[in-house]
Amino acid sequence: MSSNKSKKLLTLCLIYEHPRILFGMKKRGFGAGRWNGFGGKLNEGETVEKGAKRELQEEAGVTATEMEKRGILEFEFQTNGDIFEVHVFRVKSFTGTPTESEEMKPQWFDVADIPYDAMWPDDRFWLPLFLKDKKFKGKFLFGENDAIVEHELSEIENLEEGA
Ligand code: 6OG
Repeated sequence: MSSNKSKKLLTLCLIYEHPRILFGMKKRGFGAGRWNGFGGKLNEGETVEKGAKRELQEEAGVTATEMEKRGILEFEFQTNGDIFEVHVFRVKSFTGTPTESEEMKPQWFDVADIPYDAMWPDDRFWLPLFLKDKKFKGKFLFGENDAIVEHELSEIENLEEGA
């Protein structure tokens, strides 16, 4: 995978209260038409945790009261110049009621019923680790039609080390 592309940091929050998990249907922009967690870019000077919490609030209308970083995923597209480094959080508790926003339509799913066919294809690889409460790191290279051309994924003990 090439390295002279610019790297953009993004957040992704998943509210998981076994056996249910909250996804949002992305209504516009990048990833529209797919179920995903909630997240986005950081504001200037914002920490990753603060940005993750803010995006969850803006997109789902809820406030995370307990969250933990679970994974770091790198996404590269053969057809486009950016690399995304996505920091994935598990939200264990929150206040408020999930509410539709301009960007996302939230819906609870049973973990036995995850809508993988309408999600980013990388989710099939790392979401099972997330649901087992593992920490993980991965890299995915996407080609035509967002198909995965290459990938690496591993469980990891300490996410912050060399992150
Ligand atoms: P905005 O453009 O809405 O942020 N994201 C991905 N999530 C998954 N599961 N797979 C991918 O594979 C992704 N690429 C980006 C990060 C985009 C949101 O979508 C996530 C952000 O939460 C390519 O600001």
